[in-house]
Amino acid sequence: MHTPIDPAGSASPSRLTGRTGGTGTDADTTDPTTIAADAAEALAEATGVPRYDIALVLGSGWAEAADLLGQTVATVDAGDIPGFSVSGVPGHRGTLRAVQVPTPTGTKHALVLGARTHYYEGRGVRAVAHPVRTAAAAGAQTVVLTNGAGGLHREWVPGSAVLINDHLNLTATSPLEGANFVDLTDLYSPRLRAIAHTVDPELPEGVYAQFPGPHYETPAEVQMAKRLGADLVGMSTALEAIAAREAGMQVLGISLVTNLAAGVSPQPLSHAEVIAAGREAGPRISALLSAIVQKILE
Ligand code: 8IG
Repeated sequence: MHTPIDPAGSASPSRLTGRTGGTGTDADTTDPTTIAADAAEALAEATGVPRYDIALVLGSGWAEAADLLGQTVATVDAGDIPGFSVSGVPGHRGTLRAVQVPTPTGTKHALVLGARTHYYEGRGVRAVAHPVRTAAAAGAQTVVLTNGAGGLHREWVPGSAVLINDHLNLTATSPLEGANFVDLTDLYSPRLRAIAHTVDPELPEGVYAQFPGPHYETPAEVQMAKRLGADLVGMSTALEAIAAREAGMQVLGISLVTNLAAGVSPQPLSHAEVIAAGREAGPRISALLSAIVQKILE
């Protein structure tokens, strides 16, 4: 049986606010970590891998990165694991993969999550945090969060990879519930960023602003984000990073700039161009990500 996550109807408060709590459903009374533990158990059974060393969430443009990491030993449909849903977003695949990564200290296991739930899908913050919580429950102490993003600097041409060094959560919500005062200083691990820089010393860093989406920003909103300190704009990652930190994981975040943010270039944005930029950058960023993961696992 699949445990429903935030299955609230359209008229419920949670549907309107994105928060879960108070709707009187099973999902409200079942602790999210319990649902994640169920998912991790199902995942171990479905993949034959009892524990994972690292997890990767692959966003727009990053889908093929898993192939370079090592040998895929199992692929599971997201719909077969409790709490996951099949994404309806083109460019996001709905699978979970177990990948064997050879390292000098032996074979390690990476969990590749190609099944992110975006906040804009309206399934609530629990659903957004669920893949990361499942990875933590499956043993992963490190998570690599990747995404496609709009860049605020002209020199970051489409196809540029940028390390996330901090975020602005502009969603007006949190994946955490209750009096849970999690410290987010150094959320994006300086140690992991240093490792990434050993692979590519030129990798730029920037602050990622998560907007709720699904619409892209107006040029005025992009200027607002810039004045607030953002270098990248997107629709994911920040909420997941917070959930990962709560779960005690080390977080590495990497954006692929697939477009200049609205108004930064005179051209309007299109999802087709985002996909095309991702495809073009695919082999290069796959090699980058794979090398970084190898070093983390060494
Ligand atoms: I790919 O320009 C991608 N995702 N919010 N803005 C936001 N999300 C994005 C963008 C962008 N490009």
